[in-house]
Amino acid sequence: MDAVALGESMVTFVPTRPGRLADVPSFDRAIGGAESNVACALAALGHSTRWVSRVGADGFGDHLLARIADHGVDVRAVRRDPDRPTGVYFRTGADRATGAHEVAYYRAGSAASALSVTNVDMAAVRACRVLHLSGITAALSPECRELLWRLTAPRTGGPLISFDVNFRPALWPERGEAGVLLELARRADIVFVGTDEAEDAWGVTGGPDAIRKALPEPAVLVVKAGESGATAFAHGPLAGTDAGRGAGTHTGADAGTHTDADAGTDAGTDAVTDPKPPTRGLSEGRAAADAVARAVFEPAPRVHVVSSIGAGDAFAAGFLSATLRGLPVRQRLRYGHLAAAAALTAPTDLAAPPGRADADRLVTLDAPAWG
Ligand code: KDG
Repeated sequence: MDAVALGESMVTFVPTRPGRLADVPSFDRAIGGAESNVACALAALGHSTRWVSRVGADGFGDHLLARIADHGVDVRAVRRDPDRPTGVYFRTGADRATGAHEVAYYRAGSAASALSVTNVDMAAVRACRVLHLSGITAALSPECRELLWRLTAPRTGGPLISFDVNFRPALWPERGEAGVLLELARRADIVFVGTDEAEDAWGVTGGPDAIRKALPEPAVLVVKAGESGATAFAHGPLAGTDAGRGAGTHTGADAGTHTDADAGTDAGTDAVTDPKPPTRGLSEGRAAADAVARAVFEPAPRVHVVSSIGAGDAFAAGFLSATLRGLPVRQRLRYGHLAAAAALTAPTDLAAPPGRADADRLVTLDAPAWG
């Protein structure tokens, strides 16, 4: 497998017309779940992908499994829980003035909130090149938090750990507890965080450089600043090189050996080069100034935003896809932006990102559209 994503997915109800949850008369059914969104988008970008979770032994669980499998994602490691329901959530469209969504979760005690080190198939989780996790899981239960802690434990070899902070205020009534997201991020190899999240969850203000100072450990840190763009900080083998020109120029700078239990079963990924896992502890003792030294900023394309929900997941998928292919950091950011643009212009969480051939053409380093 190229990638595994672990986390809760929910059946999502989206109003059929604008308005507050208190007023809208009817809803359409869709699917949501930050990690499965990443898995679906990676599958659309041509990667072998698995989603690992728990759903109830109910109709909503059937629906989630079927829809996510429809996206080409392997769902065989998802377990059914006869005693707990599948989570659901309702959300409004974006408020015209603020762009905010009203969200109501019905997920406490859900099947996925019982995910734990004792009931997850760890071999299925680890048999991949990139394991994608998110801070949402840490908010679901102490068992879920322990699972993330175990999966991010200091390690040699195994998959690269990708961690999207995904701070959801509604899931952290005790705001101080969100500090665990910083601890988890420090244990990951590739981290995605928004400037707004860093401020809300950790009180870190001052933009990308300040966030990198607070979080110098990950080999790759991507700081997203909404519509203006994203900055990637990278060190070690995952830093690659941005010297190559043109989308077809795979510098191979990221290529290396990697243990992949499924290596023989990957299909359709022949253009993919295998990134070398960063040396753990590479940054220990590294001066904060050094950690911010290598930064690449890439502006986001301007699009008409229909809904921002799912855009962060799409961004992560685009960036990870380009990482799996050994592309330079700037192109990884452009891939992220392209996939996010597709999600931003669609009403539901999931929008098909541009196909690989189109995306390769659009992210070419000398494409005029970028800044
Ligand atoms: O990133 C989109 C997710 O936020 C959405 O699908 C629902 O997973 C979700 C959550 O927990 O908020």
